[in-house]
Amino acid sequence: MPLRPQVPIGTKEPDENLCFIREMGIEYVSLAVEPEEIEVDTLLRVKERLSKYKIEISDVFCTPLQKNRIIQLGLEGRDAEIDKFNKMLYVLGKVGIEFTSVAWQPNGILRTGMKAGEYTRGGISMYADMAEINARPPANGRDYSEEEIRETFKYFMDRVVPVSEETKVRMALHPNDPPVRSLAGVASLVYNTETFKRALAIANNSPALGLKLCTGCWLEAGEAFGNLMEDIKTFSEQGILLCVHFRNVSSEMPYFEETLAEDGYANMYAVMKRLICCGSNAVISIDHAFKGYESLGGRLGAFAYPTGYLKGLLHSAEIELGKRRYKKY
Ligand SMILES: [Mn+2]
Repeated sequence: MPLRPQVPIGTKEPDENLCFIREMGIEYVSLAVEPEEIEVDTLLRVKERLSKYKIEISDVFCTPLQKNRIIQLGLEGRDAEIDKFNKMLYVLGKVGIEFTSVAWQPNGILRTGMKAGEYTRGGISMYADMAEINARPPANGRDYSEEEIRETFKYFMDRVVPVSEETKVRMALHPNDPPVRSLAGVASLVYNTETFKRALAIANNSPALGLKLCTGCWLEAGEAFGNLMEDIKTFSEQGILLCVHFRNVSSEMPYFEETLAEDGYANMYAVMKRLICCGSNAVISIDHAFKGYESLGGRLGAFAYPTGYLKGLLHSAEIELGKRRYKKY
């Protein structure tokens, strides 16, 4: 199976949007759900509806469960939250979903804000000024050390990996973004290749835990994160590269803007070729995209152009590497 382009959608995506997704040649979606929507019947209905558009759900994510403050900071009541996560795995297993997402970021992605940047042609996108972000006070009342955060992750993994293995619903772990040692008083779990491997080891290197390889994170930190090309090879060969976030940035930290793939500092065609050469069968999607225009389809409209560009790079790379052939030329 080759790399599979996807877009994120919600459960109440209008019919027109699903037509548009199909017309773009996208056959996989990442489905965002609310906790109360995690029921077999509800998700089977969504799956059935999408199948009419020849769209398949590759993964389901629930933000309150994948970036759960109570679980990730080890607060009172975490066992009940972990039970909810496990219930989600059982439901997704019954619905036949490949994987779900985990991001050990109780405060989410940290950015200075959104603006029309210097490298975005007037597009409104996220940017980070690390001097501003690093000066922020602890967001959760006190500092949480790397040992504590690793411990909360281990506590979680010890309880969800067996269920993930049983249900065959895998988990894709996203790095901390921006990938630095600590953000707003909370130590990061994954801020370079080494800490990624350490997180996988905490899960006993079970196939249950794979990666959401966010090229944006690798590029924000540059070599301080690791060697992106080497890591694509390593993780692809291990069969744990479940998902690729395809994103370029204007430069490495301490200041970056999220840009179009063609406008950042990395050659994203080379990244695409590397993924194909390494035999990756991950789903691949545009990460974030610019702020959309309501009259042009809002969020989905904003994903359309960069997703088309992604597909252009993907198909060009497949042609160049002899993996895509046409009758003529
Ligand atoms: Mn990402």
